Amino acid sequence: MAMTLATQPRLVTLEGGEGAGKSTVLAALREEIAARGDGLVCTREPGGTPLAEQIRGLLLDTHHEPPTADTELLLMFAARAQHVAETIAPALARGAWVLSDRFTDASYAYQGAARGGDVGFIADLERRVVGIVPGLTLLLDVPVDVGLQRARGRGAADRIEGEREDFFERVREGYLARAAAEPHRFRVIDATRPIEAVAAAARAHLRDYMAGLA
Ligand code: Z5A
Repeated sequence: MAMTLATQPRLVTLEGGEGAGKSTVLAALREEIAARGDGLVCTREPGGTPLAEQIRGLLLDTHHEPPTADTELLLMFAARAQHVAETIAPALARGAWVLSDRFTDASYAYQGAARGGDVGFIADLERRVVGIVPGLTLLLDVPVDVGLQRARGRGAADRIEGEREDFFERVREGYLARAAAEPHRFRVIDATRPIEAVAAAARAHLRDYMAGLA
């Protein structure tokens, strides 16, 4: 059980609210990292292992009774504990890069800022069951109304997507507050621009970050 947080330079995470464009940007970043030839694992949260993907199904399902805020938080961290142990840590140990669509910052934004969860408890869970922090986090920032309009164009909403607009306003504020508190790790990208421009900005930040590591 980890009790401290270790920054992992080869762990890169992508964060953002609804419809920020993470899926598209992920493909661009994947190309950028793959070109280095160091090995790359692309993954996502909640999910990233067979068991964690099952937990994702429980979390996003709209048919059973809604989880309490504590259940939601603990399931997110249960999935993450499995994800780190089975997917992320082994990849980093063999020198590969890991690109994750969301990671612990999402729990601070959704379960902390938006759901009103105890941030001290989240930090405790992060230290005890995660133990690692990304070297770089790209935050795609978009006003809530713009992001929701994009996301809702895609069809049926999952349980969390069905939240009200003020919930997503708090998610956005939570992310921006984390980015302001850790400027060395976060790069905030204006995701209101055309998707090609957003992907190009993300690539440029990643290249710049990698150059700084060399
Ligand atoms: N969650 C949590 O609560 N706590 C946690 O700890 C973790 C997660 C890890 C699942 O995550 C849910 O879990 C998520 C947070 C919560 N819930 N919500 N809501 P997810 O990442 O799998 O799901 P998501 O956030 O719903 O992803 P998303 O909406 O698919 O976001 P996206 O990947 O950023 O969007 P996209 O698919 O790239 O784009 C959406 C649409 O907009 C698509 O049609 C695009 O073509 C369009 N788009 C995107 N960018 C643009 C631009 N720039 N211009 C025009 N159109 C655009």
